[in-house]
Amino acid sequence: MSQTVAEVVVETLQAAGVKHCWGVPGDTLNYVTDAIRRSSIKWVHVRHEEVGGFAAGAEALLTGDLTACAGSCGPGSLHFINGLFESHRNRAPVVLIASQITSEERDFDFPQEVDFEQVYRSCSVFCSEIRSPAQARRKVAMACQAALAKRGVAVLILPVDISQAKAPEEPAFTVHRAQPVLRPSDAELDRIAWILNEGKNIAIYGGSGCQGAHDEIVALADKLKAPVAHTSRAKDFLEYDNPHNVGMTGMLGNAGGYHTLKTCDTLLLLGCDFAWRQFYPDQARIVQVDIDPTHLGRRHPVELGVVGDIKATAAALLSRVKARSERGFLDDCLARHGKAMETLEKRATVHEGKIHPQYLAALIDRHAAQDAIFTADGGSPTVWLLRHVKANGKRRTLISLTHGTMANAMPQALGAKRAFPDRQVISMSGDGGLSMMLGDLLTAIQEKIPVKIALFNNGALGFVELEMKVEGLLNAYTDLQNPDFSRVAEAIGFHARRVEKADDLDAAVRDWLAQPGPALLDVVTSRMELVMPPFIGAQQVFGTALYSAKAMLGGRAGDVWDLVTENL
Ligand SMILES: Cc1ncc(C[n+]2csc(CCOP(=O)(O)OP(=O)(O)O)c2C)c(N)n1
Ligand SMILES: [Mg+2]
Repeated sequence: MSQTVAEVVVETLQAAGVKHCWGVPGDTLNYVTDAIRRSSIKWVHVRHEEVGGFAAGAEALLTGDLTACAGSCGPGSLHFINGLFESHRNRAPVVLIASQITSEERDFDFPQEVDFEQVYRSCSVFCSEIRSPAQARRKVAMACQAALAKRGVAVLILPVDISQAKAPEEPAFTVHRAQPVLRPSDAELDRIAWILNEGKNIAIYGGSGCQGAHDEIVALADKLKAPVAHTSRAKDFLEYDNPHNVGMTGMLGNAGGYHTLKTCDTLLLLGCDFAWRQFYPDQARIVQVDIDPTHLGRRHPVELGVVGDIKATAAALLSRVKARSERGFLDDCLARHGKAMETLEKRATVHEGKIHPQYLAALIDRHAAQDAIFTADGGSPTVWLLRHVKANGKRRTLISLTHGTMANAMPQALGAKRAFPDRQVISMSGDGGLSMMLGDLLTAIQEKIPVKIALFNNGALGFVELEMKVEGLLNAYTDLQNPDFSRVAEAIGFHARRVEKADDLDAAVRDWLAQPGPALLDVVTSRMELVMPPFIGAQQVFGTALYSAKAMLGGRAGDVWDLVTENL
């Protein structure tokens, strides 16, 4: 019996490996949801489509498998956009079925009409409408293939009249998942080795392209006696079991990573597209290896740029570089990193009075499972996760590092937990972030997704306050008048508790993590916490001093006092 286009779409998604479809049903999507109901794909009902976009992206990024989301026409499918921008930037294979009003009314400004091709083109690797039933099989297969092969978002626009029409019978198009091993040519490898062999103080800077290449990179670093710095997205892949680790550079980094990059004379960039140009060395010879040729030399000029996957390239370089014994540069960088870590740890111990967010992060690190998955909201929770939760090769962290959005953490935790029901999944949420998507706490209950939410409740858009102070501006519009979030969460069905005293926190964290169901820990943290960068530039000192002067003049001496006593 012939199938409808909606059935063909769902069958092809299923064959391409889709296990869940996140969304809100309605009008033009109804034939698709009906086909999903009869398939092996599980529908996950969210309250806001943006949450569905984040959750599908988290599932796709962590599993590497295609994950779907779907929406009704107009506003329904529009709402996914911020969640999908996240996947577009972190390269997660997601497909959105954006259902559309009936074809005959298109271009007449019909109610709910939205031109999704225009809207989604800028955040997708594939964006196209199924224009006739005869196109359906081929186009869905190509959309899935693009999302998997190019690693990103595919948007399939599906008008309701096409969705319910019969599709012609034809052989199924399969979705191919090619996984070639790519490495530079022998001549290029020889040239990289020549540059490295000429160097004296060699450093490696690894990015998210280093996933799966830990052992090869550590072996290469050992042979070169090179310190290994990493980007925040490579934390999970390079921080653990790595005697050469000097941490991160950049505004969220530490003095060890910063010093390593600034003082090396030869730098090997591996799968690393770090965007902040001021942190690259100006004097060093730089070699860049990346799977994506468009990344070569786009942040900073490099002497040699080659295309290859990092595992294969590092393995091929290993036999070509000469072994060294001189480790002066390495030891200096390691010592600086060690000292920076000690300073960070000091900030993460119990202090009198208020709860420092670092202390909460350190307790989460201590009591979380060895294979836990962590998400953190854009804002200061990102910094606490990066700095205080240790990688071990099994844990995973998910942060909005390239899109830099708020409110990602709880939705991404939902996606991660649905994908890995047997692992502990912890969302480190900001009070601004959580309240932005608060309605979807209901999803954790309705869909039985037992996530653990730690709320860093500082009563403010804290990170923005910090930005203002560093610029010498008086903070404004950053207050958050919050409810008692533990009572809100309890009313929704969470196990919830509020903690206001540092002495109570250790036991509370253990109890929260031991809960079998969804649990929220509302922790009142100190508001004046500065996110200290790896070095303090003159501009920042000036900015903060200027803020202090303005605050004193404006009668906010108490704020200045808090800033000084809590940070210095
Ligand atoms: C969707 C979105 N809106 C605004 C911003 C700008 N922004 C970045 S961090 C931040 C504050 C986050 O506040 P909260 O979640 O309470 O975390 P905190 O920094 O206070 O710990 C804002 C408004 C953003 N990145 N994304
Ligand atoms: Mg806050």
